[in-house]
Parts: sequence; structure tokens; C-alpha cells
Amino acid sequence: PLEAWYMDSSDEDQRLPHKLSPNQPVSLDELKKIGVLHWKLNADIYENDPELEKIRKDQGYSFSDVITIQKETLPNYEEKLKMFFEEHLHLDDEIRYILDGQAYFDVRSACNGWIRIAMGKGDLITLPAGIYHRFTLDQTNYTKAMRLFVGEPVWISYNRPADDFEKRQQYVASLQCS
Ligand code: KMT
Ligand code: NI
Repeated sequence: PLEAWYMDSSDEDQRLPHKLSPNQPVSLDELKKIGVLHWKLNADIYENDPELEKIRKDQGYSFSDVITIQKETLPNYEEKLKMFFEEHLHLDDEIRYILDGQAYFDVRSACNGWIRIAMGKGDLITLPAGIYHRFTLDQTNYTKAMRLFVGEPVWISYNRPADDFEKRQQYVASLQCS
């Protein structure tokens, strides 16, 4: 299953796990409550996978491309990784399917703590429009991911604070911090 946990607040290398001690795990159910959905698929057959096709059809994920995040192949690697790790939101869902390698997605909990989600090969995740989040490689420094989108893709990020958008306010209204 997917592993997720509340992060410590140390400023050390973002590629480290940053678990609390003792570890404070976050369940799929908790992720669901903040609008984060997960599927596990067989990434070896992503180019012809009926399960993936069904999800894409059901969810309306009409667009897809593939991004390989590693120093040797991604133009402006350092700059992009820096941007990905800035806390931001989008006005559409962010949908990512890890085809190879691994990486972390950090999302804000309902009470504004950081939850780190360890994504590996075969993990597909959707982050809802309006959620603050960020992305980092882990110490393996490599991941290959499919980016999915409903309709024509919009890659615009709004760094925090970005609380005036209606999409953000709708999302906040759906949360329950307790
Ligand atoms: C984003 O908007 O946070 C990203 O696109 C992260 C990198 S894609 C694996
Ligand atoms: Ni994003």
C-alpha cells in the first residue's frame, strides 16, 4: 500500500524522508478526506493497460504526457526542481502516475501540517484543485511520471499565499480540521 506520514520540521535535505520519531503514519482514508485519491496499477504495461484506460475514461483524463525527472535529461533541472518544491496550488486537479523510480508529494493536511506521500512505480495519485502541495525527488534522484489532465493541460502554479481563488475557497470549505 501507499506509505504516507506527517513530516518533521527540520530544514535538512528535502530528499530525506523527514519522518517524525516515532513515525506518525497517514492512512489512505485520511488522504481521501483531504481529497487525495490513489490507485495502484501495473506500470510495466502502462502503454496498453485496460485498468488505466478505465480510470481515464471514468475520470475524464483525456490528456497525458510523460516527464522524466533526472539531471541528465530534464532541461533546467535545478530550476524546475526548485519550482516543484515551492508550496503551491493549481486551479485544476494534479494527476500523476509514477511509471518508474520514486518521489515524494507533500500535501497540507486539513490542519495545515505537511503530509509526505512516498510514490513508487505503479502509484497514481490525484491532488484536488486548491490543495497546497509540493514535489521532490528522493535520494535516488530519478522518476518517470505520466501527467494526466482533464482536457487541455494548464501548467500554471500559484505559490502560497493564493487564498483568494474561488477554487481554493471551495476546497477549504470541504476541509474539517479536528
Ligand atoms: C507539480 O505541479 O507539483 C508538478 O508537476 C510536480 C512534478 S511532476 C512529477
Ligand atoms: Ni503542483
